[in-house]
Parts: sequence; structure tokens; C-alpha cells
Amino acid sequence: MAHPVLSQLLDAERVVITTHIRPDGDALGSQIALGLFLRKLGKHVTLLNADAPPRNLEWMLDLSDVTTFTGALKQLKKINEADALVIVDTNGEERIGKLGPILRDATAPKLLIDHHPGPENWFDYQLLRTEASAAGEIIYDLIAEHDADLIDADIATALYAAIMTDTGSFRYGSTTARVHQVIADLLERGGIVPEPVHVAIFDTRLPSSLRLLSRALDTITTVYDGQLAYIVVSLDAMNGAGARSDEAEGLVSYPLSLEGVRAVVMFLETPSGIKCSFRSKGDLAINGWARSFGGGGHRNAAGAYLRDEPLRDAIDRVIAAAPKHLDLGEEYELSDEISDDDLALLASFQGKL
Ligand SMILES: [Mn+2]
Repeated sequence: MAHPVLSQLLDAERVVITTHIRPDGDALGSQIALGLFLRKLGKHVTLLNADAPPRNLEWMLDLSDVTTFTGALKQLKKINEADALVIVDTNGEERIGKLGPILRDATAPKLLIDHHPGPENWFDYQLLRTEASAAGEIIYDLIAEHDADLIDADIATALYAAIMTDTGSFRYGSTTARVHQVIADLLERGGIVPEPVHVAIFDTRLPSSLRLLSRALDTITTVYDGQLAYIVVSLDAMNGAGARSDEAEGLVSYPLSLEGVRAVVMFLETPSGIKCSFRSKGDLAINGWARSFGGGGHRNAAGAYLRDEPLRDAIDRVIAAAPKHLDLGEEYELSDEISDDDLALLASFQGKL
């Protein structure tokens, strides 16, 4: 018995596939690989996203066309006429951007293929594996369940990019022996080699992005005895470097390379609010911390968005809340009681206030 999501896809003639806003390697790679697979089965496939890919992933558009949603009638017609709507690598309406409410209200069955916990309840069929290293790993299994021989060079390249980027080049905790087996199979079946993919994604930076890196590195601050670090990318720094906001992608990993640092937050100032990216090492879960600010994500990588708040206030508020969500040691446990030191200080003020 095929998985219900696979059965739905095999029965469908016209399929629309989308992914999250600010698409990353896993988002695009999974979307493109699934699209190419379904096209090989003779289906009409439309890949439609709210946002265009970042500059370092534009090469992926050579593997397959991916259109950016403009609200054009032609695009709405594709959604209305589809027999299946697939959402990959995200599980919430807001994360799909402008396409979110349109897909949610569409009549065709909504199929979720994802590895994030806590999906919203409007999907008709779910292929959800939170232990998967990437949505791309789930797409690989889906294709292999039907016919692994359909994996060609383009599908293998898309899936390699998906899994490689979402595992931090095969170093995060999600990187298992099984992940390497999947990768080995992709290299063999697709007849591809890894290096050009890494070069295309990591070694095609603009001078502005290194100028931004230099400004951002200067802001790195450690707190809680060096257990936490944060890095700030202000609009000023962005403008000064002549960089675009997608060039800040990846900066969050720099403070994580400090010895002793267990978790990191990057504060990225945008015209509409502060984007916070949380990262941690090992068993330290930071998604609860992100969730307390209206965000969410995985154990070691999560995000949140703060609106209507100056950058400095956002930083102070998020950093001050850390001990509530992370075990940073007894001395940082938050208490509503007034400490002995504070009582002594208050006593010294008696009569003088
Ligand atoms: Mn992913």
C-alpha cells in the first residue's frame, strides 16, 4: 500500500507544488525534485512560490522552472484547476506568504510533505517525518517507494542540495548513517559529484556580502558566561555594506563556532520588524524559546519575528528570556523574589528615595 500522499499524487493529473517564503536549499530542492518526478510520470506540474530564490540558489532554476506568485489570473487558474496542491518543507499558512490563504481556501486536496513539528490542521493528507534531516530526504523516499530508477541527474542534484543545506553540510545532529546512504544512492543514480553544488551555493558570494560579514562579526556579544552569543545585523550595517537582506543568511553560524557557546541568536533588522534566528548545539533545544516569541522550528534551529519594537529592545527582551527556556545554570534561574543583594541595596536607600 502506497502512502496516501503518494496515492493522491499518482491519481492526480495537475499538481501545484509550493514551499515557504524566503525559500532555502531544502525548500527549492524538495519542490523541484518532486516536480521533476511527477513530470516524468506525465503529470502537469506547476511550481509556484511567494518569494523568488536567494541569489546563491538561482542556479537551481536551471533544473526546473519555478514561478514567483504575482496574483496573475493564469496562476490562480492553475491552483483552481489542480487535482492536488502540495506544500513542502513548511506546515503553516503564514509561512507560505501570499499563497497561504489562497491554497488553504482552494478546493483540491492539500498534501503536506514536511519535517517540521506541529502542522496546522487544514491539510487533507500528511507525510510528516520530524526525524528526517530534510524535506528532501522524505521526497527521496517517496520517489524510491514508487520507482527509484526515475532518479536522474537533475532530481539527484536537487535532492543533494536539499539535504546538504538542511544538514549544514552533513554536520548537524540530524545527519545519520541513513542520510549518508541516501546521499550515496543519489550520487550513484544521478551520476553527479558534490563539489559543483557546494561551489554554486557557498563560493559565489559578492564583495558586499563579505563587507556585511565583517560588520556583523563586530557585533558578536557573549552573555551568560559565554554560553550564549548573539549577532546583530542592522539596516544601517546592511546599507553600509551595500548588501541585501538575503546576504545575511548564514551569519548566525559564526558565533556558534566560539568555544563554549551553546546557543546563538541572530537579530536581523528589516523594514517591517526584527527577524530572530535561533541556533543551538547538541541536545540544547531552542524551539521553546523561539515559540515564546510567536515563532517555532526544530530543536537546533528555530526562528521568530518581532514587530513594532526597536532593535535594542528586541535584543534585550529575547536575551533576558533565555534562562526561562534554556538550562544555563542555577545562577541564572529567574526568580520573582527579590535577592538578598537587592534587599540590601533597597535597605541602603531607605529614607533617601
Ligand atoms: Mn527543511
